[in-house]
Amino acid sequence: MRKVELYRFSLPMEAGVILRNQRLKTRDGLLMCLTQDGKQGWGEISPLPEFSHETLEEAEEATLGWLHSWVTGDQAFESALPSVAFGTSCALAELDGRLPETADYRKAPLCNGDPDELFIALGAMAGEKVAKVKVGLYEAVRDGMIVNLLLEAIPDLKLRLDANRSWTKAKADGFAKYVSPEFRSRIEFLEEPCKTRDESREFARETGIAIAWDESVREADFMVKAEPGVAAIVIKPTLVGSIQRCHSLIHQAHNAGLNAVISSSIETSLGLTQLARMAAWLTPETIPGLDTLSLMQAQLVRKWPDSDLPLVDIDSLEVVWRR
Ligand code: OSB
Ligand code: MG
Repeated sequence: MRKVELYRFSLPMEAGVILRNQRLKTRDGLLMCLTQDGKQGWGEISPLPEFSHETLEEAEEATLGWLHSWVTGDQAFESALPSVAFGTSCALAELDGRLPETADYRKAPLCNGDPDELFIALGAMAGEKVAKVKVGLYEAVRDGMIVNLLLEAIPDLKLRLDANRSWTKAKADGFAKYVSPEFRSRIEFLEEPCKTRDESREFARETGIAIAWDESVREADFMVKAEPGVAAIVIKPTLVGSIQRCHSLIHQAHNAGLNAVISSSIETSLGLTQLARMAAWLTPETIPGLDTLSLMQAQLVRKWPDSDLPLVDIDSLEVVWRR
């Protein structure tokens, strides 16, 4: 006997979370629960505004279609919508015991340009010190100076940087000029420095600063391959698709000698803990990019260890469909 429940949630965000051109006031999405033979599997489906191509309404319609097939015992095909494919694959994997419980709760602390905050976060960090700094929000020269200052002040620190394609080649070069050559190898990678992939490749070759692909991974013509100066690919499952699809990309990356970094698309604590389990399973050597829970004002159903945010439980959510 199969049973399904689909819930809708809307969690308040911290003030001032901006995604590209839009302020994100609430994080909205769907939670599904599959039950079979006394076992349960949960999945979160939350398309990210400004990043996902599908809207929440489209995701809901596709999810309802999928759930209907599954609960009636028909073959439920993987959805073409990445957020739906991710959530349904998590629920099925939990049900079948294919998503291991062990999780990698380490996270690379995320810094939006205020080095003082990062000093505090890093002071509390045990083991390998890796932080992620968003660059490209202010002057490129300022970014270069901050990166240099951090690497100089904390000798065992490694940095991941993310420019989200915001620089022209000239601006990217302006950034690099302020990072001392002896520190450049401690930049694990800089995600998508330039507007085009070719400019980013050229930047990596000329500066010796390794780069990583993030936006590119989700473009139709992207192929995982070893290239000079490319260190990693970033995988955001809500934007990429099912666990199987992510697994295949990670496999291709590792075969090509690249790192794969499982990262957040600002999922709730439920989705984030599943990403931490995927990371422990599929990328055990790599700290995942999951430091986004503190952008929210609440957790959902499952707790992230060490978070003091209040927990919203399932009974307070609106039921969309139940069968
Ligand atoms: O710019 O990589 C981004 C989260 C949602 C949307 C876009 C991005 C992110 C993150 C996640 O940066 C955190 C991380 O990758 O460490
Ligand atoms: Mg990025």
